[in-house]
Amino acid sequence: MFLTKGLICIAFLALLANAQFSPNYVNGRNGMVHLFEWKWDDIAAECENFLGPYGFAGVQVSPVNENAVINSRPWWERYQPISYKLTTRSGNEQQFASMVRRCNNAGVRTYVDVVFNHMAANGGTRGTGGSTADPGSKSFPAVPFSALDFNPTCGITNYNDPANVRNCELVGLRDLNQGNSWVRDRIVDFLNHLTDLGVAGFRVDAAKHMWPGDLAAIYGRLKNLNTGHGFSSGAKPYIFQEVIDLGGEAIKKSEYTGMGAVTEFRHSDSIGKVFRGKDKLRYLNNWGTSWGFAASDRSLVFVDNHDNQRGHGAGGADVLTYKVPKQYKMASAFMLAHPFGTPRVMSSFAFSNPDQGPPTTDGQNIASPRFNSDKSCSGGWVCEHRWRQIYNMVGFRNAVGTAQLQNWWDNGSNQISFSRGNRGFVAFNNDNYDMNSSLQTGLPAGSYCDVISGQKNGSSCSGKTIVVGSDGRANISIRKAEEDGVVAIHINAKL
Ligand code: AAO
Repeated sequence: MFLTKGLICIAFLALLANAQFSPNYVNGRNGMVHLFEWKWDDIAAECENFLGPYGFAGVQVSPVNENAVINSRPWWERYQPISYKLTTRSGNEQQFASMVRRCNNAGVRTYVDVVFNHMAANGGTRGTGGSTADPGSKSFPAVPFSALDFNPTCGITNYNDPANVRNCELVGLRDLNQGNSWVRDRIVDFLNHLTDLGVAGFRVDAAKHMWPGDLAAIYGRLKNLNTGHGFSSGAKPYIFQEVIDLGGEAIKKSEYTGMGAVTEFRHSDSIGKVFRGKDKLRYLNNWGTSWGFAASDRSLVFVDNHDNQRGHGAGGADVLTYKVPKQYKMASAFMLAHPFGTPRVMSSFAFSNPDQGPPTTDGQNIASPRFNSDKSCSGGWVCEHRWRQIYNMVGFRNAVGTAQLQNWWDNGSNQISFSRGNRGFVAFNNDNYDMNSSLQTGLPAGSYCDVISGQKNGSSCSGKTIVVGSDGRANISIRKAEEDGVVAIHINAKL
């Protein structure tokens, strides 16, 4: 009896273990973008007009469920749930469902930022979908949740005490008890509803603040992905959990990596330090778990995220953002060229005040991005994903596929290069002097267009042309004063 139960349990865990680590991308595509605070109709159009054609595999969207309306409309109001009704400043349920359908048709998968650790804090009495709540008495009638569904009122004060981190309130947000069966049912219903609408997975907000056992019980009840949206039968939602683990605290990401991937904050921290010149580029030759990262298929990697780009969460001074464009593009190119992890590109709105919300038409309604002739955005939107140096590296990642990292070279300092098998080659110069070297590219002989400085157009290249000889070598020059400190060529950019 005991043995059978144990075996069933092991079989179940094995099933769980195999299921939630694949992002469920369409074959041949790779790379996710976070379209932070975009409206659903705009994302649908972006999937069709840009993300699909340029090879992006997925889009992470801002929270979809009703949130508290906060005066002055900061971006962070969306992390204060009022109900699981799908109405926010980004649009309503019908618009969201249509977006997911149109993105899937364009080959782009949707990942929802799901917030179920907590509900709104005091002050969050009115929701974006018209519901009301009284966080003071822990009453959220539109779910409904009452005081019985929450942990006692206490604040998180000690990151070295797991019970304090998981049973108390993160910055005053009413802390749901995921051990309570009513609460679990509401969360499972919410997630399964999104799966029915065709999403491919979830970013689990504040996962560190929930007990791993409760999360396992919730994940174990998730539906398979909707085959009506082109997912293979039996596919499970991809789960990436927000667990900030830079070391030195009681809670470890390893408590979560058995159930899904984690947002690898060490990747963001380390890549920022390296490309800011606080660490040598040559040390990148063992980039991966030797740097303390979780395993590659458990690591959702990024240069910056919506929190740490503005000093929230684990936002240290070393995080690179769009405000430091040369180093930011270099770090992004390295992340996208390197085989480690599941990369996510950040797409921001411009800000000077960290609380500032997205561009609006009238102080309330989110404005749509505007597009310039060079594909970049205006109207307050930064759209890093539309920077040539970034979207062309998504193209690079798709072109090299699973090819191994080979032909590592460095100058002992801050000039490095490597190939991905015989399909792609990149070089970086972060030294304070020019780079001019004959390097092994691993590529077949021919002329290639550098996709960082330009674009291949038929048989011509608007940027640097790189000539690879019959021995696979090419002369690579990156002057210190150049706009970009990278060159990248690949098999689809052969002239
Ligand atoms: C807002 C106001 C608050 C107000 C509250 C309620 O800003 O003043 O009290 O409403 O009225 C977002 C915003 C919050 C906002 C909230 C709700 O960022 O400012 O509060 O919406 O509207 C922790 C969590 C992590 C969380 C992060 C921000 O662990 O889960 O804080 N991120 C997610 C979302 C985020 C969202 C929420 C969660 C809430 O991505 O957008 O908040 O849904 C240590 C810990 C980390 C901890 C940080 C911050 O980090 O390790 O786990 O993150 O502290 O407290 C070094 C260390 C590093 C350390 C860091 C900072 O880097 O190495 O470990 O220093 O000390």
